[in-house]
Amino acid sequence: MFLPISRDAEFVESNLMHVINGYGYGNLTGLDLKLGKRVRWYVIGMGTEVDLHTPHWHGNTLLWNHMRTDMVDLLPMTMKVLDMAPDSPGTWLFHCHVNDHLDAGMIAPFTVLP
Ligand SMILES: [Cu+2]
Repeated sequence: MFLPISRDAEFVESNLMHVINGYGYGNLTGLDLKLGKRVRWYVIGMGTEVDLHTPHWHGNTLLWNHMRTDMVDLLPMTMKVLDMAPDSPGTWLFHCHVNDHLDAGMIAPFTVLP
């Protein structure tokens, strides 16, 4: 059986999902951090030339390349390593700042436990 391949760009885009560690729409669990305990985040971009990601953390900041930030840009097939010393307890959002990706599920919670 052959299924037709759609060349309708809008239809194709509507069927693309954007995820974090394979999970979308806030369903990724296990990102539990401890207040004051340093953690290292490895972020890796996958996809093609249209998949520029901008991972963004709410509530806490990170160090990348000697700079304090809460967001980095991530080209396809590249990675960045960031260090966080969580100083703000609670459950926070971690998501891509590209609106298409956010709308397509690229959002996850992370929790800083007291
Ligand atoms: Cu993205």
